[in-house]
Amino acid sequence: MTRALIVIDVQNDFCPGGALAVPGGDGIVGGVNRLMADFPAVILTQDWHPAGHSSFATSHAGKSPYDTTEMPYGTQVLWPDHCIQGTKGAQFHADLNTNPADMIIRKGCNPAIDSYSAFFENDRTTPTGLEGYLRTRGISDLTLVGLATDFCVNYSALDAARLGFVVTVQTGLCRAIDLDGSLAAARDGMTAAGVTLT
Ligand code: VGL
Ligand code: ZN
Repeated sequence: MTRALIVIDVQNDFCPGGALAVPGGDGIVGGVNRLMADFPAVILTQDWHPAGHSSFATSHAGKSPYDTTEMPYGTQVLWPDHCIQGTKGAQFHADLNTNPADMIIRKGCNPAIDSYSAFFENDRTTPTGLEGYLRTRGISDLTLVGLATDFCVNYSALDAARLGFVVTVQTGLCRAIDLDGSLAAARDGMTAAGVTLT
């Protein structure tokens, strides 16, 4: 059994003052840094959208942030412009220790498809390559932390469980957006999928 820590989207735009601030998002950084030392492999993810991305409300006439729209792959929440490639908002939180990272995976780069999960874009079929990276290193057990519990952590955990990884989400080192009960739904869904929530 080889374990990896996957740190989801600890970026300025998801922290207070950012474009899509998750309440208390910066409060996990110290604990995440300390946790890295306990794992033989550390992977960071980075939401990394081109300007004008189709998940942005500004790309849809008449839509506001947090409205939804129908995309070819299903219903999509529309977000404030966030994590635009090369911007300050897309950078990792300045206090996140990125030195222990074996790999940094960027997602959401395709202008036409959002990607909450570290494993697949929101069509749930286009892979990011992370599965292959983990399997070729013999990694079977994953611990997830980061932002946001009910979106990118949730989707990543569900995909990882579906792929057969043993998955733990350390909820004390996650923070949620919580749109219309999305946090409770995410917790129920992860538990039903066999993800351990601690
Ligand atoms: C996320 C919404 C849009 C996340 C990313 O990291 O949870 N949420 N893009
Ligand atoms: Zn995004």
